[in-house]
Amino acid sequence: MSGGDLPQASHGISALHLQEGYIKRGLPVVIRELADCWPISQVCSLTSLRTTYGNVKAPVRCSGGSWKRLKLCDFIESLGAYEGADVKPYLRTWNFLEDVPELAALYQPPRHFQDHFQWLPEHQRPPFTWLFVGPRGAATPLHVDIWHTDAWLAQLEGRKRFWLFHPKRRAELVQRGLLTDAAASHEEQTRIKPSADAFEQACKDIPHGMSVLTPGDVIYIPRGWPHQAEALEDGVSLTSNFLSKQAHAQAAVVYMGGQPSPAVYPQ
Ligand SMILES: O=C(O)CCC(=O)C(=O)O
Ligand SMILES: [Fe+2]
Repeated sequence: MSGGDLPQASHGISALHLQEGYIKRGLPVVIRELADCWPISQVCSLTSLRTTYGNVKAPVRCSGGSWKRLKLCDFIESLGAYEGADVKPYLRTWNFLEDVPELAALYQPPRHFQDHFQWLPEHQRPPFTWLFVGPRGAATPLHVDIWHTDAWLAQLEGRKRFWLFHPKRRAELVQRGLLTDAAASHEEQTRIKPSADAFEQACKDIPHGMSVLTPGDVIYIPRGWPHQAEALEDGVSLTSNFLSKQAHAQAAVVYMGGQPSPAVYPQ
């Protein structure tokens, strides 16, 4: 394997340190236990989602690639039933802030990640804050996030493994059929299903970072970094794609249909 552990920081890291050391430079980091004391973390366990919000319906991508809106109680109760399944159903990109006002009231964007979309009028802000719920083995294949945005993901329950590749490795990953080209939508990118062998081989050949998140951990995924995720246990994640100050110009280029310049990535 040519993978190393991703850099780590403790939950005491200051917003300034995170900004200067990682976000500004476009470098990933795992911040241990940062989400432990977020009010939203307490109410987004599998048990709490099943019992308190069980009748709410959320979008689940099923094994054939189709989407269904399922009740949280039904989906969460069925998580154990997918052990042997090749492709696991995955409740993905659920815009819970719109569907469950009670949860919206408990959600506060973490002050560590300054989101410049906040400067847009409210109705123009993209709805990029989502919950993910899935069984062990639920996975998102290698992709690059939408509109040249940065992302953070908080693991709220269960463990999840992440693999991140530097943006300068993008062409190699495309060549190996592990990544679609930059113009593909998130939906298109996460539909490709490269062979597990091809991914394993790429991990042997191409330097990358890897980390297992445990509940409370938050990973920062910088703009342009191809990444893949796999749940090691049934679990819940909360994630948001945000516009960093550094990504303004490039995000505008991508929004207009162009390609970001490689020069904006760390070398
Ligand atoms: O947790 C996952 O399955 C992947 C999250 C992610 O990378 C995304 O939503 O873009
Ligand atoms: Fe992503």
